[in-house]
Amino acid sequence: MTGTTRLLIGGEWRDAADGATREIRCPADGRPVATVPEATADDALDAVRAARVAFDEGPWPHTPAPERAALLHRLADRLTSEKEEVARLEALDTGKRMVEARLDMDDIISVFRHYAGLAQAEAGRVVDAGMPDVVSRVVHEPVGVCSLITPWNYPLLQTSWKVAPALAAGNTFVLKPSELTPSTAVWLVRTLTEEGLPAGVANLVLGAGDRVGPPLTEAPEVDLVSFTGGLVTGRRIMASAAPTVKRIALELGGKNPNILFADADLDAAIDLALTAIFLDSGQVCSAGSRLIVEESIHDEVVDELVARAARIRLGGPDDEQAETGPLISAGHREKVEAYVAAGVAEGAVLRVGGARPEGAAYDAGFYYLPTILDRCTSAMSCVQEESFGPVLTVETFSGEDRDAAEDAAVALANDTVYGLAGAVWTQNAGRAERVAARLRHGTIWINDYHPYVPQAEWGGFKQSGVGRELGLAGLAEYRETKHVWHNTRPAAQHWFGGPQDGQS
Ligand code: TXE
Repeated sequence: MTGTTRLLIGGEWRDAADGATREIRCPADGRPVATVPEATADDALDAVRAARVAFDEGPWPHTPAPERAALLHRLADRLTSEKEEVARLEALDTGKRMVEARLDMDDIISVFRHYAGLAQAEAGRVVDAGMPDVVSRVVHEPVGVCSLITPWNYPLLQTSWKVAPALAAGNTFVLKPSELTPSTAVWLVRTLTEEGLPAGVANLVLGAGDRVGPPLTEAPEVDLVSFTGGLVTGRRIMASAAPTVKRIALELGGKNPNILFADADLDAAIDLALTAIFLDSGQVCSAGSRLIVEESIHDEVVDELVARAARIRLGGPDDEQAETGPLISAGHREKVEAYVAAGVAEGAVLRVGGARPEGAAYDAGFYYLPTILDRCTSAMSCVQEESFGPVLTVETFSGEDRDAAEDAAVALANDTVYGLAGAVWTQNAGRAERVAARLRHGTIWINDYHPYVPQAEWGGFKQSGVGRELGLAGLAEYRETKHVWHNTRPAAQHWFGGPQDGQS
């Protein structure tokens, strides 16, 4: 193990307290990628305390905003110059194709630049107190110690959405990446340190969530928990942060509806429906996993989707022809298989996929074929719960007139506890706007699927989340807002306890 694949606690690279380690293997082919420490709960607590000391006693919370911004720009510069190397770390940990990993790096660079800009924007404002001797102002301050807990599907991108605003606002943090994909988190904290971030501001804990998670979400020294991951873990984290009333931000995925009206541009709609669900083998929080299609075009649309899904080529990081990659782990593939089996048992029609691909090239990886389950209903578990795999469910709607069709589509699309994202396809601009306005999801694409920009906000309605990421709100999550009232001419008021009768 090299000195830089350890835990980073209070500026020191350390092994786990009990010396435990974990082997990271590439999900595409099982090749060994790294051996990393598996932290104990005590290590996690040490990291929290180091972040606390750095916040309470260190220079970072008081570092001028231009310097904080400059550091974020330097990080973006380093990622630009080391893009190929970092993309490879990410591709080997996740099994995703290099071409995708490179695109992720471009996104991450723009996230760091976005927050570098925000670090210096809106320092505060003066409020007119209506009194000549009072200066009244609203200022922003960092929240404090942040526990940043990230998943395995977009490891460094999800991490950048948390680390960049946390640093921009002047916080200190403990980062815990998914135990399955630690490599780029190691690169990130190492690079931040090399670029001059003071010791203790960035701390890194590697290990299983149920072991190192509780200290990060319960410790009174932690002020904010930001988590992206599954709904079940999110609920647990919310409960464990409650006794100390921490700030909390959660992004918990979605069951995202992709609505196709019969008047859509079907060439584009069908093509993007494939991207919506099969990008990164469906391991995307905003994946368009529920196709909700008008009954009159059902056969045409689904036949075409099935034919094209059957042709999708699977492969690992270095397969230039591959269109999508493996699932993250054996356990995750079993979960996806269970959802497909349950769907079929509940009456869904398996049109394509529903199995592991055959061939020696796939034997050592966790591949699963692009799958379409037709004739689904919203009562089915495969429609209601995240399989987080390459599984598209198809539901249909119809209506006697324009309004009835829209009502039916919207009712299906909103019939979920989630509310992260969704899309509507129609060439009728009025219909597009009407439907978009009624969808209870945090991001709506009209005649498109998946693009995002850091300047816009990201976050879920309903059980998809708490708080927002990106945009201006993304920084607000990491700042406390303080009103400072400065009376420049203090004077006694004599409202209470003045001279008693007979004493004057
Ligand atoms: O996620 P977990 P898992 C969904 C997806 C997937 C399911 C489970 O449906 O099938 O979640 O995946 C850490 N305290 N998403 O098990 O458990 C864990 O170590 C503190 C959607 O991988 O949510 C990891 O760092 N932390 C999602 C992180 O939480 C804990 C992306 C995510 O793990 C913890 C990934 C605890 N008690 C999965 N338990 C999205 N929103 O995009 C675990 N962790």
